[in-house]
Amino acid sequence: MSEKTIFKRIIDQEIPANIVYEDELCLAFHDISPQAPTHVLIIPKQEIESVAHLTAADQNLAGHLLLVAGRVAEQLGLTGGYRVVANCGPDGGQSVDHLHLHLLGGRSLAWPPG
Ligand code: DGP
Repeated sequence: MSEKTIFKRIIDQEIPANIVYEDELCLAFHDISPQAPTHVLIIPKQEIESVAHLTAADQNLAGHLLLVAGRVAEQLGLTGGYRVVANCGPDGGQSVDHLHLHLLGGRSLAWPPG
């Protein structure tokens, strides 16, 4: 059996995280290495490796993650706007193989990203 990802260990409460939102489908917590004044990760509790591994059966879950991103942005007072990003695979810069959305805000964000 493959080793648990760090995010699965957070879901299983084996390691702590600064959780800002939780429901039956997902968890949102502050990134350990913030790239903006607000940097939160939204992850499904279900183990899905990446955007590339989503199937039609995950349609409601995928939409739910986006809705939660917006709700958390509002909860954290990101009134000036924010960015929601999903890194996918090596070229996308994904380092944890458990699907996650980055919610970044609290400063003006440059575009395009590197
Ligand atoms: P990505 O590169 O898109 O796979 O993003 C993974 C993010 O996960 C990265 O921004 C750092 C964050 N991260 C890694 N390990 C931990 C951890 O143990 N706790 C928290 N809160 N964040 C973590």
